[in-house]
Amino acid sequence: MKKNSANIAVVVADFNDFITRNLLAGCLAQLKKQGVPEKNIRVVHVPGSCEIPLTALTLAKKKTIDAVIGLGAVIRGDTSHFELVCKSAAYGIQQAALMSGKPVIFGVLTTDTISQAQKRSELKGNNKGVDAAKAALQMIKVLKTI
Ligand code: INI
Repeated sequence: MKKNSANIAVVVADFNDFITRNLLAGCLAQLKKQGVPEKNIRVVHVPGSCEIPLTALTLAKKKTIDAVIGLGAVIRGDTSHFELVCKSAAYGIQQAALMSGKPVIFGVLTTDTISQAQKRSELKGNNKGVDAAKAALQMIKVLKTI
């Protein structure tokens, strides 16, 4: 595999960590698969998905970071809190990208059930963390070529 010199920050929410640790594992495995050395990857843990945007923006503003990946898992409860957490993570991550001018990837699962979240965070199979890693590396390339 060709070496990839991209510098990537991964912001991972600890809330629902039985899901987010698998997203992180998938993400790191994919970055490695695409040639990003370990020394080029910075992993930062935050309490929940609501804390991803500010942390992602702070990292994205650094000269040494080419892209940020936000990983989280929001699982619907009985209240509208679910919608609030989803919207704050989604809009916040988009804002972090627009305000920094760098790719900030939305790798946050928003599901009705734990089972749906598990099906999107399999260690060997479907894993949104893998997709997020691919998106980050593709976006770095895209922005370089336009
Ligand atoms: N954070 C998540 O990442 N997922 C959730 O499902 C969730 N729920 O359901 O509440 C959640 N809440 C915590 C939130 O992200 C913040 O950490 C907290 O509100 C402190 O700011």
